[in-house]
Amino acid sequence: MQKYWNEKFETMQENALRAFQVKKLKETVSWVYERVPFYRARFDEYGVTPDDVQSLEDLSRLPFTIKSDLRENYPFGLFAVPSQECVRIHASSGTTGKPITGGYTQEDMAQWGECMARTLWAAGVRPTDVCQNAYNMGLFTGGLGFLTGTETLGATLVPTGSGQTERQIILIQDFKSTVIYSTPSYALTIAEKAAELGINLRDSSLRIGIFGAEPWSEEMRREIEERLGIVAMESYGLTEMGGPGVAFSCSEKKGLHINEDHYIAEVIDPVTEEPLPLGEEGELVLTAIQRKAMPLIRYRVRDLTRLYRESCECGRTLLKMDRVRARSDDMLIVNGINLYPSQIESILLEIPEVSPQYVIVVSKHGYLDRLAIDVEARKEIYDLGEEKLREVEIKIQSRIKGTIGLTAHVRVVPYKIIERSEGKAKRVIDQRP
Ligand code: DLL
Repeated sequence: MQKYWNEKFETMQENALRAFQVKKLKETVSWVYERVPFYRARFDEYGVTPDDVQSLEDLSRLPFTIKSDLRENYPFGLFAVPSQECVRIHASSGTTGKPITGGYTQEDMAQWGECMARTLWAAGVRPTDVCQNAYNMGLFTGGLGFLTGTETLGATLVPTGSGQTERQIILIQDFKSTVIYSTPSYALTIAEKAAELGINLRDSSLRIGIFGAEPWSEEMRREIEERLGIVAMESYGLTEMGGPGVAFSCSEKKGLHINEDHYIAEVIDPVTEEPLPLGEEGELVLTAIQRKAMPLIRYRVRDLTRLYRESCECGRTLLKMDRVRARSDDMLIVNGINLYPSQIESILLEIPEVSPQYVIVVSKHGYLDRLAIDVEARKEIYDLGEEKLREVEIKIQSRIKGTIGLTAHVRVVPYKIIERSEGKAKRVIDQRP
């Protein structure tokens, strides 16, 4: 029985893997230097050229790429191919109104399929499985990334997308789905809904779930396994690196293997920006070494984790990373959607009836996250009464829904009711456990 999707790369000896990485890194650095004016200028500014990269150690001579570089070059400024050569463009929330874009050539799509097929195979998915894909199937990379992986592996895909929970449960039963893909919080919502309907999903055909896109705890993983009667596996990735497929869990269910022949991972001290040795926790930095449309060099991911190389019982030699539990910036993940407080702020600043005094409260409502926003009315608006305030609340809510895709419970509160800060304003209260 085939144990790995790609035995050659998943079990490659460290020396051979390093040699492969150096070769691909050199190619990629030249590729972006020659084709992306942003990288040429940045490298010139740092006084480095592609010739300076001869080993993996030389990676640390290269400048970082950060999220604002993507924003400043929106939408296609970091593409290394003409956008017409892209066969797909995805996007996710940026820190302000502009999203982060990611392009894919035909070759990038094939590689994505490969990385995802490894993820699925390691989770136990086989061509005979029926995979219900409850990730959002749109600009978000989750839905279509899992679709691509499932097609590459040759299993059956049921593209439900997220939402319509009752229908998800009916389809699990009618189509005899054996695998479910979703965010961990949505998996628990499905379990809860099933319980309400008197359906025990433990008795269903489901046997595997692959979860990701938001932090989750070991307790949550166990609860999902228990309530759905499945093995809960994990996928990690981000739009800037092509989406899910960067790292994946294996039968050991401890940490995630990084697809090292596609991504070089480093961990740095977020303050000094110095690379840290294996085993120490810091900020993840990734370099895509096989992508063509938009390979990013030393991208500061802002997720905090630890890297380690140990012989894994599954037999894979690929570097491992700890499950991501926190970030080094203020990004929140609400029901799988990335949200920066600055995005809310820029929406509020466009609404003349309110002042930019606001508090964002994120809490748990059942298994789902609940986003609430209190914002102060301008004095003269507050005096106009309830009806006016409701109208403003609806306006803000629909702007948030329209631009970020999240339903927010907005309350326009009296002028001067929100506590004024004497230092750094505390705009976000995260009450989630
Ligand atoms: O969330 C890609 C993805 C889709 C991964 C489906 C796994 C499954 P973005 O929307 O760009 O891409 O968000 C990326 O989400 O930097 C992390 O902070 C967080 N994240 C992704 N996977 C995990 C995970 C997708 N397994 C951001 N555990 C990342 C914890 C995760 N956080």
